[in-house]
Amino acid sequence: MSFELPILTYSYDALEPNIDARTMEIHHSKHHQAYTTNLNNAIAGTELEGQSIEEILKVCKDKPAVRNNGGGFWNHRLFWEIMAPKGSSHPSGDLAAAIDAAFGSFEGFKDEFAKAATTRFGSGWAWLCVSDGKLEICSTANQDNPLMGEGCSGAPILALDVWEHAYYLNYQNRRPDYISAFYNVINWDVVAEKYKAAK
Ligand code: MN3
Repeated sequence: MSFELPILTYSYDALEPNIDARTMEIHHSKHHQAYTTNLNNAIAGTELEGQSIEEILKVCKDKPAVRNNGGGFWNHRLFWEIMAPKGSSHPSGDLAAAIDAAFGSFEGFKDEFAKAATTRFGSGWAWLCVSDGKLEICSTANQDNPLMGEGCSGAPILALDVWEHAYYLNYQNRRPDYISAFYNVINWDVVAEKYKAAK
């Protein structure tokens, strides 16, 4: 069974004006599709074929095609999942308490996450992870992620793509504006479920 491009639970224009429809369409139907296809091609006929993507990510470090495309497949799948047309604007319950404990406040979290996303040079991702029950922010280059042992040792529960293909049509060089807009479309209910499962 090969990996398949996940179907979005919302339409390409659902995240406007924060993320425009054209960007979403190209990002999902072209970029994510290419990572998916290339991952399947890279593992075909190898010992990795048939394994879960999480197992594959653990052992892909010295296999560039698997690392780049396996990361691209997994990272984008999480990215689509943690966004929603009307994101709940604030975390609540246990997750809110964990955010306050780790970052002082929700505003403190937003500042630290934005810093990680802004200062990632070139292409990559910013992450909120659960490590030993605690929240941690990190960033990774290219399509790397914490499941590969990059960035931090935690389990990712929130992801932000800071490759230019994720924002350039609408924001050009204004990555900080894209990061601010991302906060309007986070589905905190999904992030809270992932926190619960990972802690
Ligand atoms: Mn991308």
